[in-house]
Amino acid sequence: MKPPPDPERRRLIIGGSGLLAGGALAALAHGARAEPATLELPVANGERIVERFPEKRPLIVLSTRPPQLETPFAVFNDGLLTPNDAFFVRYHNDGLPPSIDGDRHVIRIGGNAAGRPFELSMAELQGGFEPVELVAVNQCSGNGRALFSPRVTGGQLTNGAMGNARWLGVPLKQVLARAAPKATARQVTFRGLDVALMGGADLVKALDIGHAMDGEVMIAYRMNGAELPYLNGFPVRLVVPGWYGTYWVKHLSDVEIIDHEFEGFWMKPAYRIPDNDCACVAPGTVPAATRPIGRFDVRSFITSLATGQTVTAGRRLTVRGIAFDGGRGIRDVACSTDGGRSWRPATLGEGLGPYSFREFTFPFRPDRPGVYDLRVRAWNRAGQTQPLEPLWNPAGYMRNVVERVVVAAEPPRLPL
Ligand SMILES: Nc1nc2c(c(=O)[nH]1)N[C@H]1C(S)=C(S)[C@@H](COP(=O)(O)O)O[C@H]1N2
Ligand SMILES: [Mo]
Repeated sequence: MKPPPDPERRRLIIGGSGLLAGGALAALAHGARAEPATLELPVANGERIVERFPEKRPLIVLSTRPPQLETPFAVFNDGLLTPNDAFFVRYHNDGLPPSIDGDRHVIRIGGNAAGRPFELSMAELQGGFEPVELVAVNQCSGNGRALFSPRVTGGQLTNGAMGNARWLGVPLKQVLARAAPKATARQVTFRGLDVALMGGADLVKALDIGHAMDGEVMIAYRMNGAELPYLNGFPVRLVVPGWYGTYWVKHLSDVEIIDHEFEGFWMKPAYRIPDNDCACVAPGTVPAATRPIGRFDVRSFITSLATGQTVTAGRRLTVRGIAFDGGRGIRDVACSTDGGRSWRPATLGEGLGPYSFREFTFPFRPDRPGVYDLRVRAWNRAGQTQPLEPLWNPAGYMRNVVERVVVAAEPPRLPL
């Protein structure tokens, strides 16, 4: 069984009584309702509640039923790996199982193009295959959606719907091979234990058979050296390196090898991008044709400074940040401290493989008091980079504009 640290709280939150936020319920249980902690994000209507959910530190709440939690951005400056208790949470539907027994859980592998359907227990998964380990970023398609202009509907995320973890699991390829895919196999679909209680469609996602068999897509059962937190997919989830989080199906329970293209709601019409080179359209318009969302584009962020912070004029500091892409690997990061008028190279730090966040640093010495507009821009090994002006699409996916951090340099305080 997955017993998060405080079973009492967990029963209240995930159990039949509904998904209310932990602190609020705890307060109700004691007959008092404490004011929830809030935080102001740098967007219009940016006030958010900050709450603790099971196995999580206080995170930014987008919704409680189902839980959708954003990572406070400062966490990304603490290290290259995102701690499990700070990792963002995204669900589409509210029918989360009240508890999950990790020892009894099985993954059913079948479909009309599976020659030998079978059921895989967690003991067999962990004992019957050669495990692999991979550091990879999981990022929601809508990461940064609240920063779109004009605004778009959907979860109003700033840039905390991403995280980098070390995943341990089994290559999906090996599991699928045991089911003897037929020559007619075209796609593989994935479903988890959560269901749509209030109408709508259960989350089912599909990958082309070639992608599913590429040896990198993984069924993961450990995250940063520990069991997956319930809210990140206990006991097993799909890891699709370099691809948007929508494919990383949590609580994986059903895998089907099929002989056709799957067109369930979460593949069509949901999670589609304009079918052109920029995956963009003129703001406020709709695309003529769409395709399913796929790989991450290139992104980079300053993590050691935030807009509104003050620094000391005349004092040199080292600015730190992270960059990543869909798996080609980061080749260069450039930085500007004058709003993009001039650029110079940043220094790349250690990487944890092509799917990981890559650290970079650069020195910054604000000569005079005043306002400094800092920007960073990354390139991957394929030469892809970030646009200087934001691209737009109606669903608010794939934001990757060169972000800015604006700080004020103040005169040094004179010793008294
Ligand atoms: N079972 C299940 N898996 C899911 C989803 C879901 O709603 N149910 N949402 C997907 C989406 S859109 C994202 S962005 C990632 C988020 O992973 P996380 O919640 O572990 O951060 O999970 C994916 N896997
Ligand atoms: Mo997502």
